Amino acid sequence: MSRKKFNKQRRKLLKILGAASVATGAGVMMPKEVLLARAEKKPKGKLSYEVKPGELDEYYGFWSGGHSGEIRIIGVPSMREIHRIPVFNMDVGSGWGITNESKKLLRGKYAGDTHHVHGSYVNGTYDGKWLFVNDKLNNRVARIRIDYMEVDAILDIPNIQGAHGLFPQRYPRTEWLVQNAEFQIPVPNNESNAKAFNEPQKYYGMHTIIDAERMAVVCQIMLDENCDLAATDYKGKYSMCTSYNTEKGVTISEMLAADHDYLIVFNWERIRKALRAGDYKIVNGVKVIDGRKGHDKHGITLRIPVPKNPHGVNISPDGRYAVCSGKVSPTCTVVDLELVDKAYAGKIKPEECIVAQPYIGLGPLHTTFDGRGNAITSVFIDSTNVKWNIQKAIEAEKQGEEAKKKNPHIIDVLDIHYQVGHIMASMAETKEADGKWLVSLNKVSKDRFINVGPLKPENDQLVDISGEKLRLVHDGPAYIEPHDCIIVRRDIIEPKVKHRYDMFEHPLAVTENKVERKGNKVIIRMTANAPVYGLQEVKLKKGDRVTLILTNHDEIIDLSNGCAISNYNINFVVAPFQTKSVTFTADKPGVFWVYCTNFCHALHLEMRMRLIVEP
Ligand code: K7E
Ligand code: CA
Repeated sequence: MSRKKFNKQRRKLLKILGAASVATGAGVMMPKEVLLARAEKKPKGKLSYEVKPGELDEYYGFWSGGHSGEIRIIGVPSMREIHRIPVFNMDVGSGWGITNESKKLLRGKYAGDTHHVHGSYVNGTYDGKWLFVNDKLNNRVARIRIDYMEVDAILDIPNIQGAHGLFPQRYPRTEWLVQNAEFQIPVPNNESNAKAFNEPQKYYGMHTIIDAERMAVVCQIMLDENCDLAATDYKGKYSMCTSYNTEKGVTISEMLAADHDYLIVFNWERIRKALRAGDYKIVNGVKVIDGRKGHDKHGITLRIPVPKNPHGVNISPDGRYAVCSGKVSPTCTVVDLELVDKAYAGKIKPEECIVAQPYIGLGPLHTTFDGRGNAITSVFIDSTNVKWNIQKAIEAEKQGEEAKKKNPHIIDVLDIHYQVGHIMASMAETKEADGKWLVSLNKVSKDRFINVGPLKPENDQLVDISGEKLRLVHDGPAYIEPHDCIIVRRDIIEPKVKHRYDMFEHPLAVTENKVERKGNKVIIRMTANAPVYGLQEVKLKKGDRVTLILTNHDEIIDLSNGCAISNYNINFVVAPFQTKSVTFTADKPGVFWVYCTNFCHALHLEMRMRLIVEP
């Protein structure tokens, strides 16, 4: 698409969002400074993004796969897709959703919508133990063990819909996670509460606290407002959420009615106090604390007014500031967390926690950091990444409107292609933000790749942020639909990742090949050791309920075996020392070859055995 056409579309979008007439009064015109910053684009950052054959990436990128329901591992800076972790989806290659082990975790739900992937923390940086990811579709949170890069727990969260912002505790370690509910709903949302269905005033949002170790709900804070994006501070004191529907609207115009919405902060000490005092109701088996204005007995919540319909909230790596991206407002709001302490102590008003509200561009969504005092914000409507200095924004705010108009905080504006959602710099959600790479997760690629049909890929662009200017270095196509990512230094992750399973962690690990029968229940215990299965044939009777347990005994790195049962719709792989099981009914008489699907040996094709199902 031409730039002209693109601009036309942009204007259309503006109209829909009504962004030209937002609370702060900034117009559609770009300030001169911004345009100037665009004109002189001499790259100073000079990082090499080339990863030559045989070389390894410096970072693990963990990408949420959006409505593909999965997580992807992307090498940064090469932007090569290295691996996928199936989570809330079915993955017929690995057998996720087919094996008994995965079915037990998925409990019949094979569709998902992953939004936010985050790692577990110790002292404000990643410890390489777990990843967490949410499912907006079915309101779940999954935990991934980094040593196996595999899901080990999935938690269903009651009383919420639109599970959106997710963030782990950063300090002193991840004991709690917070999970926001973007959609307000009746609580409970079932026939016992049917009279609330048609009364949106009786719909509520929730900020759910999860125990990361037990993967269980600790409690929920119920609000009138909705809870969109989430963050935790670097002191273990607060979590927070942005709320764009403080109006309790059910239509888009209702949700845009108020001039201001909120950044809502939650005080963890006071949450613990409410729990100790027993000030909660049990709803659907979990403790629900009333955090509504006027009902918040323990003063858990602090509502900081921000311009209407904000989106992301991100904490600067020094732990001092929360940056709330405006979405409908062309600004970011900078909140000083030290002032939040004072506001909770009743010494200042919530709005006095705001230390700056700099102009950024049209449609700021998410903010990331370079660890050198600068923020980089994704700007959706303008299709830019805007680099700005936090202290300069605060100084200008102090000096007043005249100083602000000059936008002294803006350092560079980079055009991206196109319509960026999330943005993330290397290690930026930790105190070790290193300001080297940034990924701009653009929703729209238009003309950037060869045409593959009406459903275009997205465009994950790699930006060198090591210099003063932002330098675009790589376009990376991505399938549906990367939402967010984190970029983690290799030395944190790589030593934790195992090459083979601990065989006896699986209680059913097979060491002896045998078939056991009890009535029509048959258990086949079998080993795989390329290029042979431990059994050559198994005789079954039509109607048998069969469980096949397979353990891979090959300890050689990379020697995974497949197991496919012809015409029985079963297919999975076992990695070195891994055990998986499947259960099925032998309902079709005949001879059925079981074969290895995962190329394992020169005699891979001969790696097969027979199931003989007698009529
Ligand atoms: Cu901005 Cu789900 Cu993180 Cu997407 S949300 S953009
Ligand atoms: Ca609103």
